[in-house]
Amino acid sequence: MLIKPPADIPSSEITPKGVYMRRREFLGALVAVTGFGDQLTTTSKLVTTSDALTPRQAVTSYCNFYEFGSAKSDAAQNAGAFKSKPWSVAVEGLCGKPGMYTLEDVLKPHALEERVYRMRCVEGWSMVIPWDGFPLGDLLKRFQPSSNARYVEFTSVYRPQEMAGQGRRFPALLPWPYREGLRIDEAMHPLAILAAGLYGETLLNQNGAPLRLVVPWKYGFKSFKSIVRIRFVEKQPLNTWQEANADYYGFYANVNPEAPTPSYSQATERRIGEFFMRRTLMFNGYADQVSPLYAGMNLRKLY
Ligand SMILES: Nc1nc2c(c(=O)[nH]1)N[C@H]1C(S)=C(S)[C@@H](COP(=O)(O)O)O[C@H]1N2
Ligand SMILES: [Mo]
Repeated sequence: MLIKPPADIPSSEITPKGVYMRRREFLGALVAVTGFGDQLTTTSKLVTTSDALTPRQAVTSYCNFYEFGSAKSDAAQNAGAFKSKPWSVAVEGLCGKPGMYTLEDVLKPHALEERVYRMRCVEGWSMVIPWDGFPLGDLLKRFQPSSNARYVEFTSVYRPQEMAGQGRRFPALLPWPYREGLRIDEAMHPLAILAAGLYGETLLNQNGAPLRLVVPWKYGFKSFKSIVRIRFVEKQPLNTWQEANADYYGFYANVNPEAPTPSYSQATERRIGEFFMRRTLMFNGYADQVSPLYAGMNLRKLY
């Protein structure tokens, strides 16, 4: 199936390589982020690819969210019982302003931006998704990280009563709760966002309601869903997938077509909705923006 780029993105906004930013006029007050399918208002738009958007239907039905089960359709099917409000996020560790923050506290000062990003799963498929979110670094700075906070650890929700995949035992699907981490300079990079919506509506449960990370230059598993805790730490934290299978998953997990993983070359990918395979791009196409973060590091070893 061939999908045309949407007509509402003028070609002036599409730059295949660089990043093109256009500030729109402020469109009106932010709609409170309080429920399913609420319309969101974004104040700016960043389109980082000329590739066609993946249809909303695919983005919201073909999901990886092991808390609800390991099949792609499990999250959309089983996520109905999950309550994403009220919600709060605990902020801990090496920072000046630890505490419990309600979702409203977290979101209030940030204008939402639309970010059209490629997303590449380590399983060899990819999508192009229009997220609604704001830079992660803008939030982290509010908590005043200490100078020895070299990493940030993130934790996803643990609610086996509401999440069928977490109830599965002997063996457990994953060591819960799902944890991820970034080096502090990665977390502060302007491309790393927290998304509260996609396609202009609040996130559905299966996509990580009410708030999830999106780091577009890394494999999809780094973009953890349904955040409940942020912790500033000195040492590199252990992320869940690395804990589950260290031969396959690393901490950095930067998209790298030249670094094969045990069961897949990673040189190509299948864009959901397309027939032919595409070549995978270094850092998922964001090398111009993010490669300085990894100067001097052996990238082949860091998947
Ligand atoms: N909490 C949590 N976050 C998660 C996952 C998960 O199982 N649990 N799966 C990851 C993987 S492997 C991918 S590819 C992306 C998929 O995001 P999407 O389903 O919204 O497209 O979410 C990531 N975030
Ligand atoms: Mo993934």
